[in-house]
Amino acid sequence: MRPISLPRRRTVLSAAAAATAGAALARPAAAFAAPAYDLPADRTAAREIRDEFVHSWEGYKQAAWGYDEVRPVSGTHNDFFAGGHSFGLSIVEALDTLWLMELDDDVRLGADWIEAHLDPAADADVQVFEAVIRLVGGLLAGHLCTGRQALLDRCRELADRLLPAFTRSPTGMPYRYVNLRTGAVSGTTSPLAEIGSNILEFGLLSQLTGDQKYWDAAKRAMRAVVQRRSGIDLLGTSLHIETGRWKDTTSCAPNPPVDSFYEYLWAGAELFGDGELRDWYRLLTDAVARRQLEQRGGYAWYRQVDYASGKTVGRQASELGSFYAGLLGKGGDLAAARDYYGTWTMILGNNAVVPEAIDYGSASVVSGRNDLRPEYVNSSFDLWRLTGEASFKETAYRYFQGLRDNLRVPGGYTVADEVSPVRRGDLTPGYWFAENPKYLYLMFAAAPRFDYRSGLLSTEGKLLRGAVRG
Ligand code: DMJ
Repeated sequence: MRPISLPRRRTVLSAAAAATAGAALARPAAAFAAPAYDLPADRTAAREIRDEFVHSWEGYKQAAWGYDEVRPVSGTHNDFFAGGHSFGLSIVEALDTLWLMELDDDVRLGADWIEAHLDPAADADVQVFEAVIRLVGGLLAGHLCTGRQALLDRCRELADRLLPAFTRSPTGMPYRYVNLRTGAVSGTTSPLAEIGSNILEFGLLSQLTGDQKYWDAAKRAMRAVVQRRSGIDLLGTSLHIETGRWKDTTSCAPNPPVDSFYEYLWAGAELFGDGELRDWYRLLTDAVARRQLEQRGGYAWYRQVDYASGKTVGRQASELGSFYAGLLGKGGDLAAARDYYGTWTMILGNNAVVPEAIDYGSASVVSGRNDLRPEYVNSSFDLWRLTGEASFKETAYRYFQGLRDNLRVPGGYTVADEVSPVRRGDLTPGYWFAENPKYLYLMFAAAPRFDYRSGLLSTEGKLLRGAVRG
């Protein structure tokens, strides 16, 4: 691990103090002052963001159409779920973003491709969690935006083929993988995000089809997890889904691989008015705040602790955990939300683009990659919607500029193998088409197809409520 700068907030250290404190505190707080550029008018920013989305979408269309993901530097492609099988993942991911941006020719093109080519019965072992949040969610959102029945039919067939992962499990917690053709299940140790990030997609599918079985499967899996909480109301990281025993008893919330478990407690309560999910969210969130939240260098962090004793076992922070600022805000903890957003804004201000993971205890980088992640700007979007404050737009635009300046290539946008200095990789992850440009665009565009009051997006950025059809 190499050291990084984690400066103190509101404190400009003297040279001597900085030297004493070491590299971790070397850069003064002035580095995180207001951005040195003027925020463009909303309309201009929205156009820029839409143009960049189109740039990457055209890159995918030209080099990888019909494949899961594009490698925009080499002009090749990547199978996301299983080698030799493609589900046109980026098309499914992009569908509702294209629709919100009123790129209707491409909506038609994508939906036609899905109806003609997406095979829900492929002879492939797919990861259940990824198939649910990306494909089931994408098809649902596509259906809600366009009204095309065939997208819902395809979605239902896919969900039916994923269901054995839940129904064959003695605990109700899903196996990690299922073969879509044969129904064979595998993968008995699963992290919480994978066990419990299904209820939005499955619950909505139950509503749309009138068949309870999807909701029941997702709720049973979440209940099985919550029942296994410790005496201090914390959850571990992963469970053996057949025995129901914990495999890893570290509470690492809000980081992966448990992140969206907490998100789906809140969002499930919100979308379906389920009081039990709301109570679970509150109980578990309060415990995380009580046992894991700490201040370091004037910033808020969530340490990793043993789920039974509360004893500290680590001090890492993953970029994926930055979504938690938005979730805290939506859950009613706005002060904590602002604090955690401030932590990640500081990290953003200190880097061209945010590294994947740091250890704030030792002020070192754990992973210096950047995987074009959307979580920070997801929080900007959530907190801007909640408060209407311009500072969230300013920081979101700064994030956008960092990506455009560093990760734009002629074939689209790419991940970075290293952020300091930036060394570009060669992949546009599917979620890019569902998330980052969508959050940014909705913040600046006053999009007529999005209901800003009731709109609800899944963990993969899928529009599951609030599509305004003309
Ligand atoms: C996305 O697939 C989803 O946001 C998921 O919940 C975890 N993060 C990735 C993108 O970083």
